[in-house]
Amino acid sequence: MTNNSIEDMGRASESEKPNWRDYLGFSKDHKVIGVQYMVTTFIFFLFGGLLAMIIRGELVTPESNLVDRSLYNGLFTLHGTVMIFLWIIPFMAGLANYLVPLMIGARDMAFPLLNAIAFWIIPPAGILLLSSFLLPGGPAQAGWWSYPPISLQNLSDKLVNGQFIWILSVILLGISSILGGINFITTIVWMRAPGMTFFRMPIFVWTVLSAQMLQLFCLPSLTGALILLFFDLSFGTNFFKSSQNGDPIIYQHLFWFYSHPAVYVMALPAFGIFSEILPAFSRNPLFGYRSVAIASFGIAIVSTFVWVHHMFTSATPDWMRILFMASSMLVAIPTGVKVFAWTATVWNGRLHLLTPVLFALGGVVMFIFGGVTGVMLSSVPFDIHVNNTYFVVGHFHYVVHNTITMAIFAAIYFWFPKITGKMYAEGWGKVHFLLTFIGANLTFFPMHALGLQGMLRRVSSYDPRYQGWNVIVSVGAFLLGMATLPFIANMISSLLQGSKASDNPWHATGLEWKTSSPPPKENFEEIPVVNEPPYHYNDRSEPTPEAVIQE
Ligand code: HEM
Ligand SMILES: [Cu+2]
Repeated sequence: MTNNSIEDMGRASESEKPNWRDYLGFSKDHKVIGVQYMVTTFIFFLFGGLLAMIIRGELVTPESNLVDRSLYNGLFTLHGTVMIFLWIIPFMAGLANYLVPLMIGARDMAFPLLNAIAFWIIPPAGILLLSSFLLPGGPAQAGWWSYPPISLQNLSDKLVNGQFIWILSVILLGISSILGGINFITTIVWMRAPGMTFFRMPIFVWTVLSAQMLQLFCLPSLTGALILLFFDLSFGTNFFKSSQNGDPIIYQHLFWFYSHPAVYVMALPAFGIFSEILPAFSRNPLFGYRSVAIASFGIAIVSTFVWVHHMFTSATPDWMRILFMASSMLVAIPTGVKVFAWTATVWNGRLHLLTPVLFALGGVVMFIFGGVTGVMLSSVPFDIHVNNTYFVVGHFHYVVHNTITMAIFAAIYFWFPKITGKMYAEGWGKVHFLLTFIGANLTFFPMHALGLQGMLRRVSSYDPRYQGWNVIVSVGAFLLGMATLPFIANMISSLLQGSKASDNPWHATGLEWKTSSPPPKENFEEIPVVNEPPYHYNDRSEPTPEAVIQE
């Protein structure tokens, strides 16, 4: 034990810090795995964005002329699937992987081997999914919902067809998520540093715990549905075939029992990100910390009994519609608590408008809008009116892109110095934010107008009277695509030649800032002891975050 005393294990020598090769190999360090997740899923995000741009290229003109209709179906199906199952959900798992052990003062996740396995399922599953573009009948065309009977049309009459590949990849990604869920919950419950009581945990950790409990509880329902769908598709069973006394509506129940909560598996960590960044850049404790923590759990619980709001037009009986309309509207309460807490935090503080907080504030503002249209949609009569129109597409993109993807960017900028030990270029960060904010609103706001006028979703041709708004939407989408270029350039050049970041460039509270940047192999020199609540930003004499940038 000469070289291996606890102290030496903490502050790693240079040779012990991961070098770039470790990121390409099988590592059991949660930090390496976290980065692997985030980089891999970002590459899938670029693919998903590329598909979206082809879709928007097609929709510039009313006629269907850029791609044929079946390819168009494949494009929106894979775009949606990639964005949900290969971008936001696994990105959040990667971010949580990196941060949770640091935030709770642990040396690693509870099951490091399981952690690595959960990650390594993702690249092959993703490549498998995208490779279905090369199959004879093309990729799946039934949308990311894959409702039967459309999903039961075998387009090539081969056993290996686009829908088969889709089911297989999504089941694999689900297995990865379940393994991750077990690991996160165990880690958070059992591996907190001394003194880190539940009510001293950062909100990000609370949101990860709530989100991962949802994953474990609800994912089996989707996996079950997909296995039955696969049997119907390939082996002639009749679970969902109404012509054979099967019930396609049961598929919808099983699907949405997971896929509604999945929205919160994505959104809760985004709320966690806002709750970390806004206090740090307002130099103010998070307003109503306990309520925000409890609201995370509240959101998770409410979201498990609202799934039927996706089925208001699926021959759902009236009593059920009313019940689920009411339960859906309930979620406005805990989310309202959060929005109120963020507003009050910023209101009372001195705000420093750097890139992470720009993305966070932008995300919160757009979430308010997405939340309002969400409550509108949960109202049965309104939903019947706009069902299957672009209003719905506009609404959910305000949530998944304008809120959650923006939160992801906020997180990347905020923790970039910690993860890489380098500072990013603030000017380019602001350019990225501005282009994203403008592009995102140009793209998704007019979709609401299109939907109210009656333009259907999932169509490659439309009535010429809708063209005006569609051109604006497409211009916005291309702008949004371009907005990622300054981001990528900034990340790469800052990584290679950015100025060195200190251990705590933002003067933030939170254990992750108490160790070096990047953290050593086992995270901490000594396991910290926690004796205060999080977000104790009261000392106004501390240097401000801006001081760091100007140095
Ligand atoms: C980056 C900019 C994005 C653009 C320009 C974009 C655009 C589009 C368009 C035009 C559609 C087709 C709508 C339809 O015909 O129903 C669509 C569908 C969809 N998008 Fe996006 N999107 C973007 C980002 C995202 C993100 C970040 C997510 C994250 C979850 C996402 C999830 C979906 C889903 C789930 C669908 C539905 C696919 C289906 O109907 O099966 N999108 N998107
Ligand atoms: Cu829902």
